[in-house]
Amino acid sequence: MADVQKRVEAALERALPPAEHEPQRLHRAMRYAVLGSGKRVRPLLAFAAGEVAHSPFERLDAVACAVELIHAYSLIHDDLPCMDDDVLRRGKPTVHVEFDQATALLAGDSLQSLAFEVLAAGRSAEEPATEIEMLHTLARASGTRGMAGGQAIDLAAIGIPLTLPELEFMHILKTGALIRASVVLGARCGRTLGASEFGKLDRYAKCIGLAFQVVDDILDAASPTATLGKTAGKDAVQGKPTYVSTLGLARARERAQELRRDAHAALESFGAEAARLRDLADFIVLREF
Ligand code: GRG
Repeated sequence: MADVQKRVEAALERALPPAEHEPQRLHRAMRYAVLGSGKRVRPLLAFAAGEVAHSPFERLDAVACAVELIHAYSLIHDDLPCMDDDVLRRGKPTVHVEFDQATALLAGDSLQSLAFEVLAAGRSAEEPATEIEMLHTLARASGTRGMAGGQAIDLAAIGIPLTLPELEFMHILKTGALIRASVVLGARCGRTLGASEFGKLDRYAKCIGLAFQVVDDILDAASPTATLGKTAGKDAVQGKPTYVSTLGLARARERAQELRRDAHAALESFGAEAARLRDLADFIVLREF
């Protein structure tokens, strides 16, 4: 993990505009949001899926940067006063607090564009048709049928109790879509996988995407701000429907373990090449921040 995190940090550093280039304030805000922290779960998943498909590292660099840039943009926008209104992210002041709201909005916009620029710039797959499909995958995962759509449902659900299927639908889009895309894109960089192999990876990705959110809800309810690096306990204060509010803490913990088992089961027919994906499923469920 540490090796990939270091590699991705260097690739992000290269991809981001230099702070001393105009418009300096915007570039500084982008770099502030992206560099130096974050677990890099989505890049780690892309690299781990890449191992299954023997994807070359240089291609994985581009995919890893693209998914992390989309993720960083979503965090900046999510923290804005018009959305989650938060002042702390990754253990430091949020971008609109450190800079200002207009800069934060533009930094998010620019990171989103940069993600597609990075993915489109290099050879991310053997076949041009696969490269176009990969751009499509990232666009779809980020838009109304993915992250932004999930966020819209989330904002509309404040104060409204959701059923478990409604909650899961929201999170499959909001958090799950980009996590799923990270696995799919990492796998697409390498040899062409058969439909059955690809289907299994996709099933794994769906399970851990959901597990990630279940654990996020548990941590929000049960961990202190200092450990999380973001304001703890906000979901309950804001009246947000979560796995904890819907299922209770104990059942939410069981659901996370259930999804971890399903994720492992999806990888059953793979050998050692999927070891890192298995480890990441464990990391996602057992993490404490
Ligand atoms: C603004 C279009 C738009 C979407 C925002 C993903 C999202 C949608 C908002 C983030 C809010 C949030 C805290 C969601 C819970 C799951 C999540 C994405 C947590 C943060 O991801 P980590 O834990 O963060 O991977 P680090 O800092 O480690 O990268």
